[in-house]
Amino acid sequence: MMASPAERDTEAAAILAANDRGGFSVPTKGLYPFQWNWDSAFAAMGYAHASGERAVQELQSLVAGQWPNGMIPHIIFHRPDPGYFPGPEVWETAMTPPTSGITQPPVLAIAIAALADRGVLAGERLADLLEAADRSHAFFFEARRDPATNVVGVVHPWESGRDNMPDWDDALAAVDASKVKPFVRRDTSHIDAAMRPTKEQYERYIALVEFGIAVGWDQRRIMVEGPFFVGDPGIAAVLVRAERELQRLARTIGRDDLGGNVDVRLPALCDGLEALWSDALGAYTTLDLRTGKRGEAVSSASFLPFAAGVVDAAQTERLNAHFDRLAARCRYMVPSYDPDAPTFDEKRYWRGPVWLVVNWLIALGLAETGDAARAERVRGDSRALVEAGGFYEYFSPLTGAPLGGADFTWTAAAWLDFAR
Ligand code: 9WN
Repeated sequence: MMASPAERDTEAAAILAANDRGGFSVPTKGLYPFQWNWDSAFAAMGYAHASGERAVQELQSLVAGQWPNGMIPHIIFHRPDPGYFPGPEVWETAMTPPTSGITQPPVLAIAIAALADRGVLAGERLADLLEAADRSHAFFFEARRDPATNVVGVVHPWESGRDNMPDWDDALAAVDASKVKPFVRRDTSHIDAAMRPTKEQYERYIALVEFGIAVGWDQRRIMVEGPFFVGDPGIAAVLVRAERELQRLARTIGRDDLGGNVDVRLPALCDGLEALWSDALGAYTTLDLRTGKRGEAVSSASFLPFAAGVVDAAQTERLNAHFDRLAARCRYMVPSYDPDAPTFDEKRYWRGPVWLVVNWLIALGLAETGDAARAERVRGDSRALVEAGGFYEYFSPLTGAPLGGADFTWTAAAWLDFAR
């Protein structure tokens, strides 16, 4: 049902309030009852519209789960809840608070910058959060960067945040799941199984968790010896942008020490991102760091490097050609996977649907490169999706049909801070 922008504003604020668990947010009631890493960073930018204090708290509760090695886990299990699988008893990370054993795209420094620029985060609290971001970036450099190529990769599809994107298929299929004990998924009791990853994929997701447990969650061993390590243009691009934001803010507050290591890390990270450019495809794509195989189709992550400020004129031309082809095929940009690829699936999670938070970062990058028209296409489509469909987890790029979970925190945040 079409709602007016003012009605959607009110609903968005109500969703953020309803998903507030007292200092941290859950992505949505039922399906995801814990704090998720990149969801929280986006949520903070949404909360800032109602309360700067609540926005800052969101980031503080996120970094409360940071590991001694600097990793900010992808889930923090502040309180038990039987509604999600795999819970803390499956991860066995022995952390306090209990957490998962992998990370997610480091949107944290981007959110810190947004709050600092709005004037709701300053002084010691800003410095503390920047220090947490710096330690998390150092973790990526040490435990998620292939030293030979400088490519930043993921050791689990869940780390990418784009869980069942077709580019992970081959690397995931090679993961041995024969020893995984039977388990009961909870996601398909909340959501139609046709909109979620398959059983075979879930078994391999759990096999990767079991590998982490077997090596005592030694994050370098997981990268070097683990069954899955794939270069990800999404996480690599977000990290480059996050490093730039960290450095800018550290300089602004006269704490060069906090951003000091960025000078060392950034050139390598930019080289690594360039190594994810596929000339055959004319786009950034994944690179299996075990087999050398590159992804063969564009995904929404192919456009994230605009936000990292690394795309040259020739690359821009080729990415724009893909963008325009997708824009002609899809009523709503940006599909999470190429609609011309045989693996495209309009409804299945990251194999086709549009996700507003990815649109948010793509539009930001396009606008910064001076491409107001394409940025506006992405923003306008995001706005139209919510106006017509509400605050769903994801949407069909072909029809705009709302999909996945309802009343989503980051979709509400994206509406308030980007789409409306
Ligand atoms: C696994 C919370 C998270 C998002 C991810 C999205 C989905 C989890 C799941 O939900 O992943 O982390 O169980 O499906 O893919 O991007 O952070 O909203």
